Amino acid sequence: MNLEKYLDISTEVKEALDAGKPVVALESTILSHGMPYPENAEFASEVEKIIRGKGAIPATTAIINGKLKVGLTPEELLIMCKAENVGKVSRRDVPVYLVTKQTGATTVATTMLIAAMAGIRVFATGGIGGVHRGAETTMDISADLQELANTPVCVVSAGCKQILDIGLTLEYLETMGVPVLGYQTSDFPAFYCRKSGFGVDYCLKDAKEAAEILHTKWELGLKGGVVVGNPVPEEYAQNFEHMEKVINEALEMCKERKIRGKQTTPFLLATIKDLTGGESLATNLQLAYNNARVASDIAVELSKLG
Ligand code: PSU
Ligand code: MN
Repeated sequence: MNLEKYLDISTEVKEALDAGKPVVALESTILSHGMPYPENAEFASEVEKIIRGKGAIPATTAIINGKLKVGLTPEELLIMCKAENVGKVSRRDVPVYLVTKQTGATTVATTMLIAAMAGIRVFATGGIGGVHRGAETTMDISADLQELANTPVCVVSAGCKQILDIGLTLEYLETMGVPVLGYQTSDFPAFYCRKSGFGVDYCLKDAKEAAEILHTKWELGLKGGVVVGNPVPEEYAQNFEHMEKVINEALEMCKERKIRGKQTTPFLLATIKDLTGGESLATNLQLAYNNARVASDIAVELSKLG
């Protein structure tokens, strides 16, 4: 492998990694295709501040000018937030974007891939992709799940949205041997809501315990990632039944407009935001901040284990 040719790690992130200091990866699809401008720009700088405040170094990933970037400058972050001619890059798109020098926002799958190449083990996001409702006919299953099966990164998320079939998503992760851990909860969170009605494999006491489990998994040579489900703080949580109605409406619109493939998730995210009059955006921001806090704590604990 000739990683150096393609990887462009910022000096700050490189120094932290060389010194064994905690680093937290962040994705850019959440910026370019998951949140509107300029709220996403405010979010991008705030989330990095939160991670630094916890004693870790943030490393947002993206594909810019033929390089896999790890750690973006404020100017590069702004490019991702403005999202003009920025594609959504999953694993399959990576070589095309590198060769054609298109600007690409990285999904959970691609961020895990790049983080692992750089040696980053912990990643904070909003929600993971999963098995879409109706996947038995559409075969629409996010590449995020296959990446979790293969790539050694811990993804701290608020679970996944009800736009997905949460039960089938958890079944898939079980089949692929991916631990699904609840952060101080026994319920797998449903993004806007603290509970999905589905249980997790184990309820974590704290970040130290999470780090010990990660360390043990990888020391054993067990391949693949880990999902940590961290519920949105109570005061920002939405009502499950209300979100179910909104999501069903969004899914209906998706069908009517014949939205398919990689457009599906961004379409649903934007439609939900419109239907809730921006209320969902406030929840989205807060849960992602909360994931950044927990991911930082886990990265700090993991760095102590060597
Ligand atoms: N779910 C969210 N917010 C997001 C995404 C998913 O609640 O921003 C983004 C993530 O980048 C995730 C991607 O990796 O969508 C999944 O897309 P797809 O379903 O096309 O695999
Ligand atoms: Mn898909």
